[in-house]
Amino acid sequence: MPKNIFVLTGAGISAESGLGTFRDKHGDGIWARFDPMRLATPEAFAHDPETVLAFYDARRQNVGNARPNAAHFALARLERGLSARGDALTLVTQNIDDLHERAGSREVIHMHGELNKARCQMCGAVRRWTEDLGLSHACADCAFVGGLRPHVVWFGEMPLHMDDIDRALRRANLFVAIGTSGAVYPAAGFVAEARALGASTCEINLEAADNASSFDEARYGPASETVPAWVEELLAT
Ligand code: BV8
Repeated sequence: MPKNIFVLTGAGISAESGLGTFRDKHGDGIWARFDPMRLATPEAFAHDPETVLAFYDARRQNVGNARPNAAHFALARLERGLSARGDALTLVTQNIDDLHERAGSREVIHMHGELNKARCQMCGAVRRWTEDLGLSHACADCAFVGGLRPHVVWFGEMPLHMDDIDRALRRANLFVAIGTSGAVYPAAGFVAEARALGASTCEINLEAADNASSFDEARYGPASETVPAWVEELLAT
């Protein structure tokens, strides 16, 4: 039977590339320093767009300065290795950085959007955007000024590509979550869905996630070590 592997990544896979995670058990992380309700909701953007745009401008710059690490490269190797032998990988990331793509992954589903894209709130057009985003910018498609926002999914908004994700979860015989705390839904619920549909489940993380009890297997350690080791093992079987 062909292997259909579903990998869900979170902020932990990019931690060793210098991008901060959001929450950890030691009270550190982006959401310990900044209030997500003031920065990552549609209401926050409506109330204070300058502050929200400045927060995402700073993160866009950080991502531009970051480089993929060994874990991102290993997943790109996994995609190529599985495809060469007729197996399949679905790589879904909650991350809004582009480090998977820069490591060579070809098919990446960004369920929480992408920092290097802007969306027009008037016409819905999505365009690549790598500069700071301001209220004086005009949409290249409908020319409306001041309607561009980061193409990211804020709290209370529907994540992207949910139909594709649902289809991939139904086909998966192995579900692996890498570097995610299991705190944000619906992503945190994927493991339970995959397991109920018969997939084996594995957590690869620095420490146990909130939903750790839903996994059959756990491998703890820094992603730059655990992910390449797991990929080598898998491609050797
Ligand atoms: C929705 C994009 C309706 C922008 C983000 C009460 C109960 C249940 C749910 C809810 C509730 N109240 C509200 C909700 C819904 C809400 C939610 O889940 N809230 C939580 C906080 C309670 N969810 C939503 O609003 C979502 N939308 O529900 O729509 C719906 C949907 C489907 C079907 C029907 C209805 C939208 C959520 C999206 C929010 N946007 N990001 C931005 O980035 O600014 S969320 C934010 O958390 C992050 O951006 C990231 O994408 C996401 C997940 O975080 P993680 O990736 O897991 O990162 P975290 O820091 O938490 O963990 C890091 C992990 O890495 C740790 O485990 C750590 O140990 C590990 N690690 C660290 N270093 C390393 C490492 N691992 C390995 N190696 C290392 N070196």
